[in-house]
Amino acid sequence: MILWNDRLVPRSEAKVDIEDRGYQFGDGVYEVIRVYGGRTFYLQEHLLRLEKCAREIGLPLPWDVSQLAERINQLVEANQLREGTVYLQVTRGAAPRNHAFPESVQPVLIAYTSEAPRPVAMLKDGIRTCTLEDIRWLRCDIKSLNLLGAVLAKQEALERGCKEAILVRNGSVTEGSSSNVFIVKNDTLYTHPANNLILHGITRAIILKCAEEAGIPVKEETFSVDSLYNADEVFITGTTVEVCPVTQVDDRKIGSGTPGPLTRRLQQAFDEQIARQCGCSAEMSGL
Ligand code: PSZ
Repeated sequence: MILWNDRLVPRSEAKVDIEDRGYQFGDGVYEVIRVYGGRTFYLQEHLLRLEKCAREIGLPLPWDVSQLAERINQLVEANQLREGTVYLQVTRGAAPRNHAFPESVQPVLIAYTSEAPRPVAMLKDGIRTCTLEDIRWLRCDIKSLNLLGAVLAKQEALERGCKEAILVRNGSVTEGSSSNVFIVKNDTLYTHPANNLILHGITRAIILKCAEEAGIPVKEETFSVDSLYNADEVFITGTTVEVCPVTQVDDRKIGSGTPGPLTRRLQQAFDEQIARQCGCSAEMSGL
């Protein structure tokens, strides 16, 4: 079943209008929410971000956060999803093609679930990455449907044998094509400030909170590609990649070339968050 506006319907029943503005202009916003052990993880935070992003682009959401949460949980329940994700998007709706906002238009909401195990091998061994120029627009804090910059970067990374592209704007590391980037130097954690140049990741915020609770010094500051190459540890965060060690950037090994101790501590802290919110242990997820 999928959620289509205010109804749960079989996927084959949902119809997309060829003049939907999401389809033609990428005119909409979206979220990806993780489900562990049948329960949504940080759902409220994702929906508040959706609400904020919708407001930023002048898109009225059909429901408030608590109504949305209820619907999403109903969808997870209807599909008996245990381990996976919910994809949720809202477009400005369908209207005769014209760049300007239509006079009267109904937003179109869809949400569906996908089964997905935790990325155990990546979490254990880490990943290789490459740096690429950040060619995206200047409102990367809006989780909009326009993903061409991210799509092209991810494809380039895969063609270079890497799992993620680390984006660089004016010599500073911003974020990954679909993740936030952290480095560790001399036991301090660094990540790009939450401004217009990055998505304010929910996982990023969880990890900042975990680091603070663990007494790890944190600096939300920009850092250069050189600092990235010479970091003691590097990891990326995201709803599906969780806290994923980075063992190589371009042709440079990070540290000893294996996941570092602070990354491991934060992975453990993240697992505790999952256990607390979703009541399932790391062992149950195959870690
Ligand atoms: O399934 C996937 O591949 C997903 S689920 C979420 C993402 C990818 N990416 C989120 C994201 C992003 O697209 C950018 C540009 N920066 C950071 C992130 C991480 O945000 P959270 O932690 O909220 O998922």
